[in-house]
Amino acid sequence: MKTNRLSQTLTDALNAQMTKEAHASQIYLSYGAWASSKGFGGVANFLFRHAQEERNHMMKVLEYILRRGGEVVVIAIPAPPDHPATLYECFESVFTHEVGNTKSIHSLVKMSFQEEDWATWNFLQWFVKEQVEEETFAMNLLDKFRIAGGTKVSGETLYELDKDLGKTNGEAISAQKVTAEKP
Ligand code: OFO
Repeated sequence: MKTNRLSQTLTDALNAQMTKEAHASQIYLSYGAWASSKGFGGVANFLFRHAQEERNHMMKVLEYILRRGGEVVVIAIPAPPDHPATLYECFESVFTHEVGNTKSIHSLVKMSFQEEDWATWNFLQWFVKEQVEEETFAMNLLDKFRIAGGTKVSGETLYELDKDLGKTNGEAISAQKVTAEKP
């Protein structure tokens, strides 16, 4: 008896999304290491925490595929892009990446809608909301930079920004503890 509740199309797309989340995690890990090596400990703290969040997202998708009786296919994660040249470029790249991931989530939502797979559609709403939060956060960071002079931002402002981001929680919570309220 067939117990798989996911179509092959959605299984493939969800597996691809799982890899995308893992890729995002590698990007933030790499950017975090770069920021740390440049002396931006606060930014590094934020990016490392974000790397763990992306890993948690990956686990959320993986667990969902399994829960629906689908087959999880783990493949190689593409390498992260080159290091950014500046902190401004780093956050521009973070924003661009988040927008790309949002598009990917939206196309999954569309697919689940077309298939009338309401369980998957419902599962994906958490990600829709999460992407809004992540895009807003990245947008706000870029706005701060722009107000402070864009690429010509002063050392003092960079210092303040680094301190601000350093205050975000550096404790990564395990995937099992991830909830819709606490990603
Ligand atoms: Fe997984 O939320 Fe960002 O990319």
